[in-house]
Amino acid sequence: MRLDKRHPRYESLMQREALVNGYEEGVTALAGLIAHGRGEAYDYILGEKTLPQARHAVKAASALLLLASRPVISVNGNTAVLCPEELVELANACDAKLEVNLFYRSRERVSKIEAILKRHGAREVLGMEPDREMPGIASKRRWVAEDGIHSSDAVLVPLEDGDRAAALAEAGKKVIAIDLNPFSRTAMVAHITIVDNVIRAVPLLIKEVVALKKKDSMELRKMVAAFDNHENLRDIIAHIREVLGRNFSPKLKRML
Ligand code: PTJ
Repeated sequence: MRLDKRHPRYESLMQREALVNGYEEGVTALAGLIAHGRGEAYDYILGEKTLPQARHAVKAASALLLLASRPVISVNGNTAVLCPEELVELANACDAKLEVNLFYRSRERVSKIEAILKRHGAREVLGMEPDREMPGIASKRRWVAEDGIHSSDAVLVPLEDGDRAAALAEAGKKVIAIDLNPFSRTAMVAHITIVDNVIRAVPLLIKEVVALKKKDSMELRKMVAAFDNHENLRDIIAHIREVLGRNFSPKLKRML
């Protein structure tokens, strides 16, 4: 489909188009389209822009990624089509490994996602031959690479299910989530939750990681320690409540 850049919902339509194509090519899971719809609803309420609270979380997350000795970026079928180039750039910027980890795992999907990431410059992509099983995860996401998620100390998990986010935290890893839904279990159990669209959050992470590289580790540690995830989520939920109250027109209010 050809989309006109002047269309008021151009960006949003482009994301849908990428996901629909991703599904047709066997990269994105069918349920990934539903997950995206849920994300869109939150993004609409958030004004489709990055909130100051998300910027705050991006700073702490970037510091954490730089402090980690074995950081891993987990890639699924949605992020592989929404921001593959940026995920590779982020991995390079913070010296992280890329691992394909899927809820609806099949060798075919893993291999297609690996190919996309390699097309965008990734040298190594883990996940094709996962040799470790993580306890506490009911889905196929329990299969992880020994060299990747299994031995990582920090994992970036964009678009996650709460099950795995909790299991990763339980396994002693620092979990950074990107999730538009501040009420999700993932958002609650992660150490740092960036409530923003991956499309905007990943480029911000790249910028911040590059900027923070100049800081010493003491300063980075202070930034991580000063970040309170639950307080940040509370602020975002308060913002959502305020937006929902503010946006009712008098006519709509009368109808309710
Ligand atoms: O590719 P697979 O097989 O690993 O499957 C991936 C899906 C997305 C199907 C799987 O992880 C899943 O079921 O996820 P959930 O539990 O539906 O959670 C997805 C979360 O991501 C929801 O809370 C959405 O609000 C959020 N979300 C959706 N799109 C975006 C998003 N958050 C940030 N940016 C988005 N673009």
